[in-house]
Amino acid sequence: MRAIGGISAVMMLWLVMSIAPAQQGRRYYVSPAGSDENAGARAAPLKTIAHALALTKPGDTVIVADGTYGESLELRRGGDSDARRVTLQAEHPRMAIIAPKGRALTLEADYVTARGLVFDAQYGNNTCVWAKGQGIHFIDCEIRRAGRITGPGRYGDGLQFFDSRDGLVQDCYIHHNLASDGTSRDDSHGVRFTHSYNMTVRGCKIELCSGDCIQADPSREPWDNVLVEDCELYGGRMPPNDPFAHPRYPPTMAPGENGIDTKCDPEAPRPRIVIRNCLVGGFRGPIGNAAAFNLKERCDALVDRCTVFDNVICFRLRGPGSRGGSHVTVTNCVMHSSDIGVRYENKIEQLRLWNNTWGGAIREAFLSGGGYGEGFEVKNCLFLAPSKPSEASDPSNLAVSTSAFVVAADNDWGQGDFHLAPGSPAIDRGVALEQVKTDGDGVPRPQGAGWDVGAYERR
Ligand SMILES: [Ca+2]
Ligand SMILES: [Ca+2]
Repeated sequence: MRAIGGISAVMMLWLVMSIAPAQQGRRYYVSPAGSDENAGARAAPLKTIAHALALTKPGDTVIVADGTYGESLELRRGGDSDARRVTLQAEHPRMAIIAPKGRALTLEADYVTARGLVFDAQYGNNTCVWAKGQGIHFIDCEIRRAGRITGPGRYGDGLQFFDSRDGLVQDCYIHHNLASDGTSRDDSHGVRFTHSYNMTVRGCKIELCSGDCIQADPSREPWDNVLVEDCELYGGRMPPNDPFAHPRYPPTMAPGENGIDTKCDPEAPRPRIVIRNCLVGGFRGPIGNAAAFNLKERCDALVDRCTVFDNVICFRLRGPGSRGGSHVTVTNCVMHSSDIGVRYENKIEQLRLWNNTWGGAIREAFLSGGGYGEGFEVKNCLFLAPSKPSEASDPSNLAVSTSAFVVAADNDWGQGDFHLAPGSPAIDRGVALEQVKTDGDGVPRPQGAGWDVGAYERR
């Protein structure tokens, strides 16, 4: 690099950037020991988060000390750009708890970041966090106890987005969203997207929700471009000695419907959803056909590099009904320890299953619920089974025994490692599928002489 007057261009850039006013707003401090008569300095904090939020301008940050706050927050003025956000953050991650009985946060503003906070609706018959706006980020937050114990009324979801764009939910723990008044079980989703675009859920764990971990869009409005990656989505079973117990969901009950469920506007362009590198499991009721993935109604879905286990159905993929059918591509996924691998329904069209592994303890690799239609392709798929299912008659698919894998057993319940063993008959036996550019680890395909069969390329 050529130096400029003894200072390199990189150093110049660094100097300029350190002088530039990125997020140079005011900081307001809040503490249970504070007073709203104070100005909000660290040494003289405010008492309520609401008071601090009312003072904020674009670029400002509210820092919340450890403690429990009974406020139902509303924020209707945010930042004016990505660089000048309004930030609401815990002084110590997950040590500031916003816990009214009911809605913890209503956010109708752009460019807001919530970081490190716990939102707890305490089954107060409402959504825990409601958001509407552009560039809203939830990072390292915990969202819990949406739903209700007594009814009737609204019951809500953990985190709802309406009419939003460019949203991010990252490294959050969203759990115990449960609704029932004792007469019926109601949906309470972990994250709901309605009429929202370019939304990302990344690095989150979502579990123990009486609806779906993620649903777009229960209102069947237009939406597009949802990305879910590096997440753990579990139906789960209610644990014993649960500090967040719900009386209608006793220990050992499986509350969850689906990991991801789609509903779509029948008229709008097909909304696209990409799900990659996720663990999705534990969907065993209480509904019939409980499935990790329930992809339906004209969504255009790509599921890549996911491990899907302990479900009634791993993939429930649904074709044209009165609301249209989904188009689904599944690549580099491993299924195991489930009743059914793939249930295809209603003459689903454009269903492509490429380079997936059906591992141990799957009772039925495929189940037809009304057959398949045009564009049904099963290629480079690997089955731990005595023979291939009829849907996988293409010669690029293989049935193998346990010795094909690093660790596998026919009745494996989660202990397996479905990478290929040395000398596995699946090595280099697939057809060239240019669309499948990487394997289940994200390693480029092909390695060696050609595409391996199944989710992983042997290196
Ligand atoms: Ca559902
Ligand atoms: Ca290979």
